[in-house]
Amino acid sequence: MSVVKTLGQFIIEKQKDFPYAKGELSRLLRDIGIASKIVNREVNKAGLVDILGEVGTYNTHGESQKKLDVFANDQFISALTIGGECCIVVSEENDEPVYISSDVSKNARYIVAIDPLDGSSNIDVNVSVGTIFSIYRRLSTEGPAKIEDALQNGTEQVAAGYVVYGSSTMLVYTTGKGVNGFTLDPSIGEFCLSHPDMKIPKDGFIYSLNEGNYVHFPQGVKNYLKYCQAEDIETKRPYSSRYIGSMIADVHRNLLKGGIFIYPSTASAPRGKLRLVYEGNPMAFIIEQAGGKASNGFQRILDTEVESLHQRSPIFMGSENMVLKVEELMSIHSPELAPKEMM
Ligand code: P6P
Repeated sequence: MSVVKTLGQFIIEKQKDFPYAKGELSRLLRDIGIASKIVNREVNKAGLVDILGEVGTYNTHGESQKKLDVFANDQFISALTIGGECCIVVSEENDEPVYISSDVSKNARYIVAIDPLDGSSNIDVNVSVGTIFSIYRRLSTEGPAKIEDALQNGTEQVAAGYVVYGSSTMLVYTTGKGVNGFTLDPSIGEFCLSHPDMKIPKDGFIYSLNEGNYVHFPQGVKNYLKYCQAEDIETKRPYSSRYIGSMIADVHRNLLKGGIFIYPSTASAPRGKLRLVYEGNPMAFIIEQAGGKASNGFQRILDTEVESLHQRSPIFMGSENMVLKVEELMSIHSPELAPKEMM
């Protein structure tokens, strides 16, 4: 008889891995899990109720906010507020950090950075979307939490994860001791362990990037694209091109099957499109913990100096040997794009 292990049971079982945590991190992950189930319920019926379409407002990046973006953001912020373990929420949907100072949060020790609904433009066409979260411990020790608590490099994350609302709803997370995946069983309303100790293959045969931007790609990326498309039986090329347009869905597929996801810098977006704090860093943490590699084309994403909440970063992440290959071509053909400290 297969024994179902729920997310809650798993978190408690793993709690002993955290000497300093007296259950706070477990409660934080629980709060995120609860909000994810509520968001999942709305995403799954988006076509039936008036929750599709635009709100008529715009986020910090000038992107039109969808009703579900705002709904999801509200759900996570309220779950984290009620849970009492979080003192700051950094969200893609909020220009400024949300400082939580309720009575239950006065001893809160954690910061949560979140993209509440990544890929939301795909909802209207029924394509997978997701939530990305990243968790840090507070650095300041007295008074209200400060902005510096939220501006920590990716290497300081204590946990990171994502929820993919797809053909099934999965929550995948790491606390630095490997990656585990949980599938939502709607009949019992629980995330159940379905993908223990997830590992990404060292070699992959899928590349994911928006080839419509080809003319704007750095030369190193253009050369890598040609490498992927060249015929070579020994290395099983040409690879397959798969691009969903939801980062979580593309990265999740590559995590399971092997592959590389690329969103590079372009002339008009010198740091790329995707955000470091609540997209690049959490997904990089997960991919590295699963045995993959996550780079900005030249160095670890996790080592990138975090200077502002909404800063962007070029993203090259997935199977280790695929990322190594594109880094080799970037250093040869686009050395001018290397971070200054590497010059
Ligand atoms: P493009 C979704 O809007 C998103 O932020 C990521 O989830 C996705 O990978 C990327 O943007 C898609 O961007 O420019 O290819 O449409």
